[in-house]
Amino acid sequence: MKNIQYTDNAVLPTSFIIPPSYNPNSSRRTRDWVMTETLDMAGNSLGLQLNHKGFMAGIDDTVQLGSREIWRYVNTTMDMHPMHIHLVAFNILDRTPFDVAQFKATGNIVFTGPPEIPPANELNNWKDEVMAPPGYVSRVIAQYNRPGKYVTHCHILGHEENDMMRGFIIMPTKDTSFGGGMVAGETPIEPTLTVVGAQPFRGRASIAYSTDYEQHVRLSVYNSLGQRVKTLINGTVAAGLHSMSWDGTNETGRQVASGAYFCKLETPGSSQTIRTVLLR
Ligand SMILES: [Cu+2]
Repeated sequence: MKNIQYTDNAVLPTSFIIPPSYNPNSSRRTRDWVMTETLDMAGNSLGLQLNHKGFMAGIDDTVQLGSREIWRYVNTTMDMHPMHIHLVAFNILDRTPFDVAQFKATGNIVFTGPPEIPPANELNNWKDEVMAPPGYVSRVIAQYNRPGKYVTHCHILGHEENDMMRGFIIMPTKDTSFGGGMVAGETPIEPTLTVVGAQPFRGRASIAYSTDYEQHVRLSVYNSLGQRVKTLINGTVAAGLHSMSWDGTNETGRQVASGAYFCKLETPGSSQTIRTVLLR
C-alpha cells in the first residue's frame, strides 16, 4: 500500500450567507393540519391522523405553484411531533398555546397565551422540520416552487406509519382569489440563478432560476469579451422555478468555441451573472 501525504488547504468560511426569511404578510393563505390521536379504552393508541384522515385517504390539498403559504400544525395529541414537509424549506414563525378541549368540542382555536417566538437556532433560518409541541399551534411559512406530489408527516417512524402523513400537490392553478403577485410592504426576494449539472459542460448546460412573482426576465449568454451570444428568454414569466437549457450555439445556430461563458439574468429590479464553462 502506498503512503499518501497531502496538505489540506481548505479554509473555513468566516461567515455564512443566510437567505432572507419570508415576510409572513406575503402568505397567500393559511392551511391547517389538525393533528389527532385516537386512543382505546385502555389508553393505547389506535392511530394518529392529519385533518382526520390517513395517508391512503387520497389528497385534498393543492398548493399553487410558486405561492407562499403559512401552515399551522394544530397539535391536539399528548405528544410532541417533529413535523416535516418533504423537499420544502420553511421558516418557523411561532408556537402559540391553545385550548385543546375547547377545540375538540367546538372546532374553534382559542389561544391561551401569546405566540412564543422560536429560539435563536430556529429564528430567521431555513428548516424542513418543525417541533410541534402538544397543545400548541406551530406556524411555518414556505414557498412552494417545485411542482409535484409531496407529503407532510411526523418524522417519528411509528407515527408516520400509523398514520400521521398526508399528501399534497404543488401545481399551477388558475386560483386568483389571493390577488397574486406581491403583497404591499413585502420585500421581494430577488430571483436566484443556478447552473444545474456538471461543470464544465459538454453539449447542453441546464440553467435554472426562480422568481418570487410574475415579472419580466431576460436570460442571456455572454462570452468573455462581454458580447451577447444568445438570448434564451426575454419575456414575462410566472412565479416559480424555471429551467432553460443552452446548447452551446449562438443566435444563428452556430456552435460557439470552448471556453468560459456568462449567463445573465435580468429583471426590472435586479441583475445576476454566473459563469459556466463549455468544453468541446
Ligand atoms: Cu409524531
